[in-house]
Amino acid sequence: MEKMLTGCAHTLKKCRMVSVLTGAGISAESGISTFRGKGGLWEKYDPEDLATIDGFNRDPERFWRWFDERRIEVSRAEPNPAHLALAEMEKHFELFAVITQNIDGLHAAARSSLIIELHGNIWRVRCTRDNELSENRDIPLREIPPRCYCGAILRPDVVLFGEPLDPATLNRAYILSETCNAMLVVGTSAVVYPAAHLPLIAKRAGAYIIEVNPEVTPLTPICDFSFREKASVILPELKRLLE
Ligand code: BJW
Repeated sequence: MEKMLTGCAHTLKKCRMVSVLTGAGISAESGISTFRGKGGLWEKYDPEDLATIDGFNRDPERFWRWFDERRIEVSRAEPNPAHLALAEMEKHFELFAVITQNIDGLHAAARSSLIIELHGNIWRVRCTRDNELSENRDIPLREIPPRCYCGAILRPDVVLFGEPLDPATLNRAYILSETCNAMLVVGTSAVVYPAAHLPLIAKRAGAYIIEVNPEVTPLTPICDFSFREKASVILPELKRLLE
């Protein structure tokens, strides 16, 4: 492991532009549940039922009860050493972008400078009548489902299955994937598209792909470095070796 870490740091030192794709695994050690796998959210809930726009429309109250639990969990979470290491690593590169599938806001709390939130943010809500955006940090929610001042039901400003990602946000992620010299892929099962496509774009454009995940993923075969370890173990070590 030590030898692979040194080799990886050596490779990163040659890079000017680095992009990072993160998923639920990077926040697992902050106490936030992942989606898939052992102990994941989908063991308890059916994603077809809940994390889809049809699920929301069918029963907004049920959806919001589930989402309120998640907001409570996220409100208690702090960035862990993996988020902090990424924020500190950025000073070594001309461009260092964190593209995250997470909605928990922990990269911002760790003070990363350039963050692309592909799937939205847990604290933003959107009016289902006129799409007006606002922030709602009530823990727990005062009413379920929460309502806009106009009376319409609010929805979270997150991307549910079957919904398109914001085109401008996705476009920035594509550009950062096409132009980076290396992409770190941290804590994602890499099965949800279009996010899972980004490392493939980076690889095709000639970037090094570095994966940090205790489990093998569909991306593992294309990786130049693949660390079968927790993010909070590997990222602080990589950061140290870049100093
Ligand atoms: C650790 C660790 C530690 C643990 N350290 N690691 C192409 C092919 C096939 C299907 C599709 C396709 N294109 C689109 C689709 C359909 C669909 C999709 O991808 N389905 C697949 C599941 C098959 N995609 C969509 O519907 C997307 N929309 C779309 O494409 O729209 C097109 C369209 C165009 C025009 C009109 C209409 C539509 C939208 C996807 C939205 C995903 N939404 C969610 C919920 C967000 C809100 C919320 O949080 O509630 O996003 S689902 C959920 O999965 C969430 C996550 O961001 C996402 C990814 O999960 P992630 O982060 O990878 O987490 P896990 O749990 O899967 O993995 C955790 C990993 O961490 C594991 O590997 C662990 O081993 C590891 N780990 N501890 C490091 N300490």
